[in-house]
Amino acid sequence: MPRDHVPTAASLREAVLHHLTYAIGKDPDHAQTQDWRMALSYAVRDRIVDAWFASTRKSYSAGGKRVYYLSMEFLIGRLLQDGLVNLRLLDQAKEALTSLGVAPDAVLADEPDAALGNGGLGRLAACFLESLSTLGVPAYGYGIRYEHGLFQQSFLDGRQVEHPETWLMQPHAWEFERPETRYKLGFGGEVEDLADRAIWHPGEAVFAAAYDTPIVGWQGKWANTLRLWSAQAANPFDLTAFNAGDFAGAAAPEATARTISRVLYPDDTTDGGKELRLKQEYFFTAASLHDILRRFDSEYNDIRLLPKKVAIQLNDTHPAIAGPELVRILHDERGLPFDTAMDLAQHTLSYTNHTLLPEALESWPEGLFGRLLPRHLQLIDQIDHAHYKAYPVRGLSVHDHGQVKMGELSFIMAHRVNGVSALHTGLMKQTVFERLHDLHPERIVNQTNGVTPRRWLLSCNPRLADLITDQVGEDWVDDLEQLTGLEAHLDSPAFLNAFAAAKRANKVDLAAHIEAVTGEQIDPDAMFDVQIKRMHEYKRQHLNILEAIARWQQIKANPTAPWTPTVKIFAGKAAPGYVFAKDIIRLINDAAAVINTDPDTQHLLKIVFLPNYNVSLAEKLIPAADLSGQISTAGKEASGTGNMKFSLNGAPTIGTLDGANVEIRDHVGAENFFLFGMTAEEVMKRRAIPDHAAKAIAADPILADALKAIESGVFSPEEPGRYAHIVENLRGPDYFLVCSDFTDYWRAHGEAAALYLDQPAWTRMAALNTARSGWFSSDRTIKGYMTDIWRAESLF
Ligand code: NBG
Repeated sequence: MPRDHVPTAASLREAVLHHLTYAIGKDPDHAQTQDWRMALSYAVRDRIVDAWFASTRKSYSAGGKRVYYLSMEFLIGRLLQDGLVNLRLLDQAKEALTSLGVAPDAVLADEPDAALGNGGLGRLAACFLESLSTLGVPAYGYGIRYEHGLFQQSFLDGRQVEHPETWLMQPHAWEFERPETRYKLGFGGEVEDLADRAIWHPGEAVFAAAYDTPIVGWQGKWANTLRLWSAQAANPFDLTAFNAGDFAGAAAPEATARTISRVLYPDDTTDGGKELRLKQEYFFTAASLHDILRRFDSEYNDIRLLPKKVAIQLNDTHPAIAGPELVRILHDERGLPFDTAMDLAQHTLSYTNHTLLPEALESWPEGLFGRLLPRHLQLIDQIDHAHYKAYPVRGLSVHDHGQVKMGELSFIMAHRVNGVSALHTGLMKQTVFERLHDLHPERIVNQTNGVTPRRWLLSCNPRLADLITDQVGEDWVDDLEQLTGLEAHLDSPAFLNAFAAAKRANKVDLAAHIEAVTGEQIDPDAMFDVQIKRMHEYKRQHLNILEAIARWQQIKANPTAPWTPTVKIFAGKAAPGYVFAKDIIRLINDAAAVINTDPDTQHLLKIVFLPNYNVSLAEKLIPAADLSGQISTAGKEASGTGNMKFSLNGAPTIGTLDGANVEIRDHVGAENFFLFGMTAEEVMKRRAIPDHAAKAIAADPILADALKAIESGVFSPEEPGRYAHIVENLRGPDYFLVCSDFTDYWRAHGEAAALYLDQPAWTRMAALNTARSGWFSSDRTIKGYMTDIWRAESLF
């Protein structure tokens, strides 16, 4: 939107009142917070829709390439503040609401988080959509409209309790239902063989119904569509059963069909082979392909143009069935020769790998796969055969030893395969895809992840954003490398004081939030050491809590040493079936209960575990962090994106050489990063040494004491053996090398804490992190995909 057309608070107020009256049906005297939220959302949405239509028209008239991002997860969070910030209407909206006697912050916080994702993979997809719009690239996100997103977490006696998430039970302002856009999809059934192809006659059918959410870019210049599919029964209601008095039976077809889009699977890096999951994957992938081809057919009549006009990105292996499904449509349904169909599919598809953890590389038992997708299994055999003919090397089949391997399938069906950080891409070439990489050395490329600076700085940290704009102008918002301009101000005490003041004010806000949620009082001048992410052994929250326990013991032993007051802040959910991760949550909460009430140490150390980590909580925590905990076992975290958000917001990292930490350290400078731990290579060597954990414990009495405290029930006096299995695991096998990295973590943490006492030096380091994080914008990442993978162009 051109600046001179930006609405004023007065015109926005009119629009809000109009929607309140005619869309919500309330008068201002009786409107509740939710009504105001809906009215404001509609007022904002109107303006997004204008940009959206203009973008769609331009995409059609330009006839360029469209990008389609297929993802099981889009962790978009709240959209109202995001829309207001991108349209530059936040101040006007607040003024309008205030003039109506309504508290703006309550209205913004009333929106439920759209939690349609587990963690980094889903949040990355959301950042990418926003960057695609900011850059003016015609693009669609395709996914599933889960009725229930990621479960909500609370604690009961320190233990994680899961509750269903119900975002759609509250009014939702952002989506448009598209009843005219429905596709019928099949499962099971029979395959009829014809001479040169086959026809699939599915035995079971469901409809995929489209719901569209516009995603607006910076300054409202462009908006793309997030199209989410909801499952509907092909025959919604069994009237015969109903008339016979079988009411449950009558509703069964509808309930069974809707199950497909009912819930998000709550695992990310640990996936079980579940039938419903495979159904979800085929459901959204097939619906998206139908939709993509319908749009393509409306513009072109030569299917050979497909790779020129369409780029389909597979976000992890979840949509990997797109390969055989596209071949099936082109070959079986449209009659192209198999080789041509293969070739077109490969040139249209590309695949992003997000993890090397073996348990997360999807594979399906052939029985299950063939029962649900009989024709696709045949086509996979044909794909294997074609690949083997071209590259006669054994042991690379997709369908192998009774399994269908989605990583291999994605690799073979894509013209580009990318990793998400330099280290991860390199490891992909050496490990999971080593042999395929030998055959296709051009296929693997790297695209280091990024984050949108609109949400992750401008919107969530207005104090710092304003200070940056004062120093370098406002162009940094969509040209993040301009943050380097801050370096010129690093010798200015006024700038450093303002930087520190912004951080402190954010910490005061967070402290108030923590007190409101947990009752715990924390000192805003303490060092906030923050680790927020999914709970997983490889992310090593247990290393962090061990350090806290050791610190507590050491403070008690040496009370007069110059300790830095520290608050360790955790947040994160554990997959409901991941017992070890849940036990770590409980241990952290149990340790917090003892340590936080110890009068000898209370003023020097506190531990806080905030429940129900989600995007909105991250937006509160990241601007208030002093130190960013990125302490995974090297080689295990594919990239990380939280690490980028912290550094951008002026929190130096304490971290290992893992994922994008490596590149963050390169950019901010080794002297502005608290490095510790083994490298990925050292990890592999150390793991091979028997008793590596025992040796590490024997060499470090501080570690030994901390383990003993846990083991002897100091934090669980009512059940001293509660954590025996955790300590047993750490004494050996300790696969994630917690003990071997402890000593160096303790050292690095001590250095960070000591530097924190020198506030001017600390602030300088924090500011340097912000100044040098510009490269981690998702705008940069998307530009990389555009040139190296999609060959797509901006329409600006
Ligand atoms: C996650 C990785 C993260 C990475 C995100 C986004 C999965 C399967 N992978 O390290 O663990 O930042 O993907 O690429 O969720």
